[in-house]
Order: sequence, then structure tokens, then C-alpha cells
Amino acid sequence: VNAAPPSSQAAPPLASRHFILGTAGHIDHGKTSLVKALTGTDTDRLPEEKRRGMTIELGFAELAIGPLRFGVVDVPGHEKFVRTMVAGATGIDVALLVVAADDSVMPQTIEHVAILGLLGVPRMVVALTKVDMVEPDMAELAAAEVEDLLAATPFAASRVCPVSSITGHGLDDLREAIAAAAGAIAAPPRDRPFRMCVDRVFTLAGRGTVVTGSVLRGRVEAGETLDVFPGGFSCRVRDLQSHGIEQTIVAGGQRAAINLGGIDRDQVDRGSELATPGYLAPSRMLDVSLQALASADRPLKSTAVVHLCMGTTEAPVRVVLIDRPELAAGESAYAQLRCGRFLTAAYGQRFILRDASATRTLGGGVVLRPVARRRRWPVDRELAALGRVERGTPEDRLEDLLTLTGFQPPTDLQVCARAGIEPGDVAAVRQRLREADRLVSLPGGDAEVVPAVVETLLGRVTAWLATFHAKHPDAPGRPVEALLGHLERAAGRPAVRGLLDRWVASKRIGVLGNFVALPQFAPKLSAAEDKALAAMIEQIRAGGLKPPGLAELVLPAKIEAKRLDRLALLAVALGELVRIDSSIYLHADADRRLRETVAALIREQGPVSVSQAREALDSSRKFAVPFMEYLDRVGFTRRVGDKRELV
Ligand SMILES: Nc1nc2c(ncn2[C@@H]2O[C@H](COP(=O)(O)OP(=O)(O)OP(=O)(O)O)[C@@H](O)[C@H]2O)c(=O)[nH]1
Ligand SMILES: [Mg+2]
Repeated sequence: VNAAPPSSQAAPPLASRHFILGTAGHIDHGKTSLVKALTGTDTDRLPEEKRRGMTIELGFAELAIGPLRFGVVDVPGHEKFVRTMVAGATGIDVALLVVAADDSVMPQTIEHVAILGLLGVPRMVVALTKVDMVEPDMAELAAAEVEDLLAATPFAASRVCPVSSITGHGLDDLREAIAAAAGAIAAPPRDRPFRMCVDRVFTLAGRGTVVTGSVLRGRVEAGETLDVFPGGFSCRVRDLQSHGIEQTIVAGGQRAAINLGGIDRDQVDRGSELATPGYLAPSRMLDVSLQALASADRPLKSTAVVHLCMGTTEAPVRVVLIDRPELAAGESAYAQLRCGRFLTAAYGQRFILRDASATRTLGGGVVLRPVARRRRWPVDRELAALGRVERGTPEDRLEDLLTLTGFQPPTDLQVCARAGIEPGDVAAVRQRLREADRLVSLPGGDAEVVPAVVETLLGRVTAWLATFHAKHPDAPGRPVEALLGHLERAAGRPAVRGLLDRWVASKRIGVLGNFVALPQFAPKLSAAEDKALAAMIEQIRAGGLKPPGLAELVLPAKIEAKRLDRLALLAVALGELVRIDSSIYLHADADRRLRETVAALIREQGPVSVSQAREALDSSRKFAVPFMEYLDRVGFTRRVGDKRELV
């Protein structure tokens, strides 16, 4: 009966179920007392906190309930410290809303619940404290008021547990409710990349800089290197602790104290972030979905400056609404947040907006594009794209990201940050895009792009040509080399020839000799110029290897010298003539004869001098020197001393 081998499906090690539990609630309602009653830790450590009998800074404790481990974050309830509360609420898995039975629902009860909702905290448990101080019906009334408050929020199903931190009444019930809430949620990812928002920094004599925070996701090991933002410095993890106990590894859902090497105390502060190198990228602009609180007393105007609380950081940002001048209470819309300094965010990250003086909570939202750009698409396209990023599949999100990154494809870590796809899943999502032709390979290599990126590039090329044609209606187009240079800067060298060939084959771009043009474009000439062009080609053809110069042509009408030069270049583009130098043009047939003769001569005799070539060509010195220089220039021959050999 007991012969079964150890199962690989055994429950994960008990210690691996880690969550962050965060308090919330109005001042003096008993948050800190409850944390102490549950954990034995008094989190009000500062002398000022002791003197004033209130919490000012975030406090931390550890709570074990059966196999579950909770890092507890105790926040201040005072309305002046809502920003600290938001920093503490970052990364919490279960909210512990504390409401005093004698006081019932109060302003910061309401504000904290709104903030927890905007932050997308998955679960809440309500502790109705101080029940030892009131009659049972008072407690019931308060419980009913809390339920009313929560009814219209994501926390409507939260359990309300009457407790007393003084007598210990109801604490077991509360523990059980907390465990049940945590059991219902997915623990945060424990695979790399690692990310932590710093909520405290201190220096220890002999050990250097220590930062603490709630690990948002991933894991980190002692000895590893991490990026520090803002600034993007590199630092080394010297050693790690969680709740005062040395660890070799800390991961999502745990509190961590990290001793950092290679960094000064003043390079890191509350609001800094630590992350696996290559994961987060700083940006001054974020594309977001915004939600205004229903209780907001005035609309949020587009371009207004407000106060952003995100992670443990705070910054003034300008809100640019995409499709409306203002956002009324209770409404939601897409917007771009613009900041004077660099922010670091990840896809799906929640944030809070407060008014410019940071005294009222206006709303919050979700980051859709952590690295946004200033120039947006037309409103309809932008809204549709943001809608897919917010509500679509991982394929939709990756496609949007690849549309923005164009020819510079992101790494899997960057995809994780910017599209919310775990690094291990990126290859499969890419494959599904490929199968649906939403990702195509570029010619000349294994680079892949979404088709829209190539279309955008082609659109730019066509606009560039159209502008040129409008300005120079008689020119054959732009030199192929100029276009290739253009394409190389955008799409990289291996792809350029293939792209151009594709466009020419599909008649999106036309080619005229060495020039590119719009396919329907033809140089416009007057009737006189048309005749002159034909006469020029004919007379130069007839001249063979002793062609008349442009000035010697006999033309049906008088044409200005400058116009004549342009006509000659057009004939070159048409492939009729080749240009030897500024005054000598050769017909294509004569050019062929020139090359054949010189090649045959060199093959027979070895390197030839100009006069040997002149004799063979039956030409004059006037032509022989320019001819040979022309052949050198086009790479047909090469000069050695005063002779030429074939290349
Ligand atoms: N009788 C009784 N008193 C309590 C209970 N819980 C807290 N108190 C008292 O209420 C007062 C405020 O408690 P705190 O735990 O500091 O309240 P807080 O919510 O942490 O306050 P802030 O952190 O400033 O928002 C203290 O004097 C506590 O002794 C309780 O369950 N019963
Ligand atoms: Mg407190």
C-alpha cells in the first residue's frame, strides 16, 4: 500500500507559499495593535511614533498560518500619509482592512478601499476591531456599514471578522479567513526576472547599504547582479535576509532585505527599484488605461499635472487623454502619462493618481505600454490598439510591442516587462503569430517583423519619392544608392536589397536605370525637350567611340546648357547613355564595345597603357584618357603604374 514512489506531484515545499499581507484603514482603528496581536511584533519603532501613538512609517512583521507565510506590511492611517500607504500597498496579495467597531466606516476607510481596488489587490479580509469596547448591536451595525461600502467594489465577498486585539477575541477566526483568502489566489511568479520596489534604505556599519521591499515577482540569489533604477546602475547582491533570517534566495511574495555591493547610499532611496538586468527599461512616457474614482468631485482635465504613485515611487506627471478633453467621475479612458524624469514600469502594473498637491485620490489605472512614444497613431487606430493591449490575448500584446519596436526586436526579458508574457512562454506566442502570418521574416537573414512595420517603412519611402517627384518632375527619380542607405538605417543591411526587390516585383516601387521612382511616375518633358533627347541619343550613338560632346550636338530647338545636362542624365537613367565625364557621354552600344575591346587587349597582352588602348580603340587621346579613367571608376579596370589590368 505504501509502495508508491515519492510523487513528483507532491505539494510544493511548505515554505514556498509566500504572500504579502498589507493593512489598511482609518487612523487609530487598531491596525498596528492587530499586527502585534497576530505576530507579536510591534511595528511602530520610531520614537515619534511611540510619542504620538500613531504610525508614520511602514512597519513590517512576519505571520505564519499553517503552511502559509505572510510578510506583513503595516501602513499609517493618517490622511497626510496616504502616499506612504500606497507605497506599502504595492505588491500586497491580501489586504487586511481594519475598521474599529466603535467608529465604523471613516474617510480613510473609504479612501484606502478605493486605492486597494485601483491597485488591483486580489483579496481582502476585514477585521472589525475593538469589539470589546462596544455592544454587540453596535458591532453589527458597523459590520453592515462595511459590507455596504464594499458592495460596489471588487471586495464585496470579503469576510468580516469581529476581533479584539486586547482580549484576543476572534483572532483564530481572522487567521483562518486570511489563510482562506490567500489560498484562493495564485502566488506571484517565482522565476526570473526579479523585481522589487524599495521601501526602505539604511546603512549598517561594516555591511554597507541595505534596501528592503516586497518582492513583486521572480527571485534573486546572493552573488547575483541587479540593475538599480532610476539611474540604471549595476550592483551586486552581497547577502539576503527575509524577516531577519539569512537566505540564499528570496522570491515573489516575500519581504526581502538586500545588502548591496558596488553602490553608494545616495544612489538608492524609497521609490528605487531593483530588477534583473535587461528586464526593466526607463521611460518618460507610459500609455495607460485610466479610471477616475466615482467620488471624484471634479473632472480630470487632459494635460493637467497630477501626482503619480506607482510602486514605491512618486512623481508629478502630465495626463494626456487620448480621445477626450476631460475624464468625468467614474469614467475610464486611455491616456498617456508624461513625466519629467524616467519611470520604470511593467505591463499590467497598477498606479494611483492624486491631485497635484497629493491630498486627494483622483483615480488610478493600469500600465499598458511601459515604454511609450510621443508621436501616436490617429485616434481610432490608437484606441483600437490600446484596447487589444488591455483586453486581448498575449499574441495581441506581443504584436503591438513588435509594431512599436519595428526592426529592433525586443529580448524575451523585454517582452516580459512590456507585454506581460513570461520569458518561458515568449517562443510559443511568437510561433502562434508566425502561423497566423502576423509575424513574417525579412529577406536576407532570420530577422522577423510584423507586416505593419514593413508597410510603414514603405509608406515612408513612397512619401519621400512623392515629395521628390513633385519638386523635380523632369528628374528620373532618386538614386538607388540613396534609397538603400535610407533602408539600411531603418531595417539593417542584410534586408535592404531583398526589400527593394520585393517592392519592385510587387510594383510598389519603380526602377529606372540607377534611379528609383514611384511606379506610375514618368519624367515630364516638353515636346521640344523630347525631340532634343531623341536627337542627342541618336547623334551620340552615331558617333560610336568618338561621340560628339553635348555642346556639339545639332538640336531641333535651342536648349539651355543646364537643361541639356539634365536630359543627358535622364538618358543615362533610361540606360541609353553612360556618362564618361561632365562633357563626354557614350552610347550603351559603344560602351559595350569599349569594354570588350579593352578586355580582349589585356587578355592578349597583359596590362596596357593608354596609347595601346587608344590604338586598339581607333580613338584619339582626347577620348582614351577619360575612357580609361571611366573604366577604373566603374571597377572594370585597375591602374598599376601607368598601365591597366582587368579587375
Ligand atoms: N479596546 C481596544 N483598544 C484597541 C484595540 N485595537 C487598538 N486599540 C487601541 O486603539 C488605539 C490605536 O491603535 P493603533 O493600533 O495604534 O491604531 P492604528 O490603526 O495603527 O493607527 P495609525 O497607524 O496611526 O493609523 C491604541 O490606543 C490601541 O490600544 C482593540 O481591539 N480593543
Ligand atoms: Mg498604526
